[in-house]
Amino acid sequence: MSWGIIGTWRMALEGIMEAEKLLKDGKSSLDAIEVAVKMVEDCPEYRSVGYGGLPNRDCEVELDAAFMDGDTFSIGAVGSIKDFKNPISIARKLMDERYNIFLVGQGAERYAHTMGFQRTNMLTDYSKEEWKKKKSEIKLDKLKAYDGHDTVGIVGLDRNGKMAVATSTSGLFMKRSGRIGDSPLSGSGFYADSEIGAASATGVGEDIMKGCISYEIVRLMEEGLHPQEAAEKAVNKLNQKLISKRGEAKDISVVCMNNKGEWGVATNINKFSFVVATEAEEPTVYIASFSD
Ligand code: SD4
Repeated sequence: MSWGIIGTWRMALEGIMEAEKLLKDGKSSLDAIEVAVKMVEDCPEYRSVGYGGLPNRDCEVELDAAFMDGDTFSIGAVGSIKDFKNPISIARKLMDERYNIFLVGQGAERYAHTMGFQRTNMLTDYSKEEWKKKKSEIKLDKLKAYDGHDTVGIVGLDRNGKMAVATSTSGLFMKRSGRIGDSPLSGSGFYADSEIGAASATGVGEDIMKGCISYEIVRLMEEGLHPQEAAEKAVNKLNQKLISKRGEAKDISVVCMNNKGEWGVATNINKFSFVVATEAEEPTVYIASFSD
């Protein structure tokens, strides 16, 4: 059977190169996407995920992450978790639970500690400096831009036809403490069903969650749309709906793949980079732009 993997933003490249080896080798999509996300979380140069992520208003790095197994329909997610090294692995561990699968804040931290995950200060000197600069530049009550936020979202298909999706992010720069975006929300930031396909979103969570866009894409693929058509249709519909109801739509970008390894991508911004590797294609970085 064919395999494939697709991830949001250029930052997914190194992780996808590692994940590709596992998928080629017949390993599970769960292991492959966890490796891919962990590589982004561990790299302080990728400043919107994991170690060195973007701080909130109080200069704390609060992280969101989620994992979904499209075969068993297991989900695990954490929100606003501080001081743990790999939120994606904590989210994956939560997939073992029947109840309490989405934990936030101190509850998530207590769970991670109990399960033996490593505590680490996720704030780097660099991100502290960036926070200080931003704070002096802006009045927090006028904060509009939320520059530089990005989520790594990875969709994987293995040789056994099993699909999975994972997301990890520090969310919006200067967000309020306790703010959670779309990334750990099932159906919004991610969704996977091995019988159909899987999708993941990145952009401004407050807008993405209004369209449950990852579920919508999988639903459209189930109706028979090619992943590319499904991605474009879902992004354009949500973009237009937000403009008509609220007068504006913020950044929304998506990646998806069906269980044949065909992939799709869509965005309402000018430059959305993403990374793909399949049986037929070495890991490649592409740029998509808005087309309505
Ligand atoms: C969030 N969707 O927390 C994330 C951030 C992101 O591109 O993906 N930005 O809202």
